[in-house]
Amino acid sequence: MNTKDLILKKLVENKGKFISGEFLRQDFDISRTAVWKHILKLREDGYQIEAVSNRGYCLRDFQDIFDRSAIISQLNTKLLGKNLIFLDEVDSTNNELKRLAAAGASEGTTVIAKKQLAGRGRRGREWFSIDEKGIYMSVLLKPDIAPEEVQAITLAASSAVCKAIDSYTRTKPGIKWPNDILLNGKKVCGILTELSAEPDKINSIILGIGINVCRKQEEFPAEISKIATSLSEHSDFELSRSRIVAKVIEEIEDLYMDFLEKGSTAKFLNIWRSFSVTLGCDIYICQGDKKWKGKALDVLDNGHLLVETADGERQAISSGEISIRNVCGNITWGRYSNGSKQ
Ligand code: BTX
Repeated sequence: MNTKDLILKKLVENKGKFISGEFLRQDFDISRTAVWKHILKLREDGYQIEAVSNRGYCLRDFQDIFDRSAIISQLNTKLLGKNLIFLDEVDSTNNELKRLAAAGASEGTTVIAKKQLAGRGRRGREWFSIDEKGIYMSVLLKPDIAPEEVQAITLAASSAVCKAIDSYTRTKPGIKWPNDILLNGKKVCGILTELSAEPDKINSIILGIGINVCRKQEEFPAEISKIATSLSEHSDFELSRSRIVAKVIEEIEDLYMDFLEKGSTAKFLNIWRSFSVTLGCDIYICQGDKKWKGKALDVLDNGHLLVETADGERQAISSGEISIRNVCGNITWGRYSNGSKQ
């Protein structure tokens, strides 16, 4: 973090309070003039910082400033996001991170863009991300695990995102297996996991996360306006993309580190179960041209979905092979009958 980012971090931590120039000068071991120059630079970046003689500097109102400094100043992690690349636009943050990984980027490298020109979903589908009303980010992980365990990592990501956005919405988010995050049955976030692997070893995983933050319903393209939603439609807060990004990265790190330390998926699978809107439901599983009905029973340690078929047989379903449609054609709410928080 450079000095400007550190000063911003102090101002954010003390939002609404004055911090004296002398305090900042001593804390960062720089001159008063240098403090003032950093404050001017932050103002140029769009931050409204009040300066009052004998009192110091104060960051007052809510400001959704979405840039690298704003994210870094709010980020408390040890690994993820330490190398953070922030772009005004990119084809796809997953593509960019793939390029960086090929050039040797370290674990935890994170790419964030204000908009994507070619945002991708799974299996060649498109992810609408051409405007600046969402979060588009990718995180590079390099766990020492076998390729078949990767599905569990993607569930860690959806659990972490759900935990993060749950603190900003009045509606409890739900996860549709494996990774769709829904608010009142509409998709607010999608996760695209891509990996580079050898037969028995993973080289790297890219977790690509797209969250609709403040797009109004009528601003979605017609073909998805009925199935998509934004956090702002379900929130009483003024939403800061920088704050949400920082929180998402922190939550992913927490679950990922726990997984690496204990070698257990228990913590995040329990979180995943608590947000699941799939478990306990009758579902259709579509595999190629085949479509069959089953009941979603549980999620297994490796992240696969345990399904009971109509004739009572139990099968573990892995992602990538299937998509799930609720039997009724819409989402059944398990614990949450109307999607509101209980
Ligand atoms: P998915 O294949 O599950 O979802 C794609 C489908 O979701 C589309 O076919 C469409 O029906 C619907 N859809 C498209 N855009 C949106 C949207 N903005 N909101 C809600 N529904 C939508 C999900 O794939 C994985 C998406 C990952 C996106 C991130 S963004 C950062 C990273 N970079 C990148 O290119 N992709 C990932």
